[in-house]
Amino acid sequence: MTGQAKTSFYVTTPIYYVNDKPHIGHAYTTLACDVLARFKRLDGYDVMFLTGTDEHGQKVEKAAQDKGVTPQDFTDSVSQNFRDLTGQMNFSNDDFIRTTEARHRAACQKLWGLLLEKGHITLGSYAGWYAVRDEAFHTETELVDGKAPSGAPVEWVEEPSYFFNLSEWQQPLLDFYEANPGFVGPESRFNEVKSFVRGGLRDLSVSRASFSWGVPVPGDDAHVMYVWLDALTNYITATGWPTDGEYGDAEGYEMRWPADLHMVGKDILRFHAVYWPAFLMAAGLPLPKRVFAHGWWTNEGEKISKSLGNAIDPNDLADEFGLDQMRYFLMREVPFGNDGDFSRQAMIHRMNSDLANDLGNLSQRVLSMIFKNCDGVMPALPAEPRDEDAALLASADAMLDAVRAQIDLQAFHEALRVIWQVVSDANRYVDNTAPWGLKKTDPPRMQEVLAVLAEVIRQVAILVQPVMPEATSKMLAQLGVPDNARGFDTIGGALRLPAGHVIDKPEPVFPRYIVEEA
Ligand code: ME8
Repeated sequence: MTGQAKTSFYVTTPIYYVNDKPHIGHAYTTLACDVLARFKRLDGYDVMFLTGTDEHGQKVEKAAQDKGVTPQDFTDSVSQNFRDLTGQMNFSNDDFIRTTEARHRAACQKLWGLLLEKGHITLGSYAGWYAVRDEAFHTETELVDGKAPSGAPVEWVEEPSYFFNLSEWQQPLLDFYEANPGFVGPESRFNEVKSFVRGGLRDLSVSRASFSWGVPVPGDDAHVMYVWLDALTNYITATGWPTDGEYGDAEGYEMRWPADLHMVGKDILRFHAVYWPAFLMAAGLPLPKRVFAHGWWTNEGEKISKSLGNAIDPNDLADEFGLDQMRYFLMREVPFGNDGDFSRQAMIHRMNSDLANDLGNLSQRVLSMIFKNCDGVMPALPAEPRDEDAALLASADAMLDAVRAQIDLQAFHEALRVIWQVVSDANRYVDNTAPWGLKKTDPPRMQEVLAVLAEVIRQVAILVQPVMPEATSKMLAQLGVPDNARGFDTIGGALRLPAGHVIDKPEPVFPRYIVEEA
């Protein structure tokens, strides 16, 4: 970069409730954000990637009571599990926010003040159903067999409450959706959001008075803020808003807000695509650019739930299959946005077929031939490429744009499919050119073929870094690509792998999973 300011990219995960241990679903959302953040950094952006924990509310207060500890002690310990997960999964988040932090309380109270001052919050009283598990209010007519539509049990709540005039934001929201057709992905989910809003919005209770584990409502200590108003605010707290407050950071806020992407699971889309934009509009603040709702994982066909005890611990998966293998599987197996089922068989298949066979063998075979047949010296690309060389190099050079387009749609599976298409082109080229036979018949051609392959492997490894950072780092080290030459400005035809350096004896990067005979 020539001193030019980089473009900012700000991506967020939901902040996770601290009532439970992290499981594969939480790891999945954060992984998708990690892949995006790493991709954008390599593509020259100044990235901020935020994750954290949602620590207030009735659900957390209850969980602490059940354990016989104070909510603060309880949240300290469970939040730490989520923080540890980021290290264990090799997530590259730039910040980890907890809603119990002072910077966040300040932002929530500031937002409340703006909404109150502008006349969007008024005191009233709530009488209706509340689902503690979802921290959501429901009318009688919304209930299905006496439960919330999500299946969560509900309880009757009757208490004084402040209300946000959500009903008045129906038309402004619809106008905003109309003007911003990329606001929610996938499109089918956007349609659900629109039809929900078209159906009419009721004013939203935004405070609770029957428990105290929350951000106090400014000027009325009898109330704490509704946990979703509190939680959603985290996204703007972390940028340094309010800029004039004790924790303010005007530069951070100007650079980061509005967020480029809020990544969420489909269960919480409504909060992000309806409530959050309404709160922001009402406060006079800019709206996030996009919200993407991904699908739901089941375990061998069963819903993952605490009561079934079938939550998958991401650390167990990483221990058994390898961290990068698991990261690859989660991003490749299921079209991002759709629901997916975790099955060991599918995991093993991806690990052995896509990684060990397709990419691992390609890299290992090519590097071994360079090591053995070229004295370990990286050969030079052909001065006059043959058609088959030019075709393979062209397909490698075309990957960057194609992959970038898919990543910008959060189509991680498609991005990987595009890359693996080139891996399979390269394997076909190996079969057609048969470099092992050229060793005796045409050694200069053997060198050319190996150089073309090494260049293709370089581009593949560079593009796969966001998904499998460790494995690709090994591959690139084996090719002799230094750390400072692994950005996307080195691929797509911009640069080529230089010749003449000596490589070490290659070690396989992607082991096979051997299924034990019963
Ligand atoms: O909803 N499959 O927190 P939460 C895929 N605190 N993703 C899953 C999943 C599964 N089986 N289970 C969980 C909250 N997730 C609020 C968010 S944001 C301002 C506040 C993921 O701990 C998915 O991203 O219940 C889902 O949206 C999120 O975890 C819910 O996490």
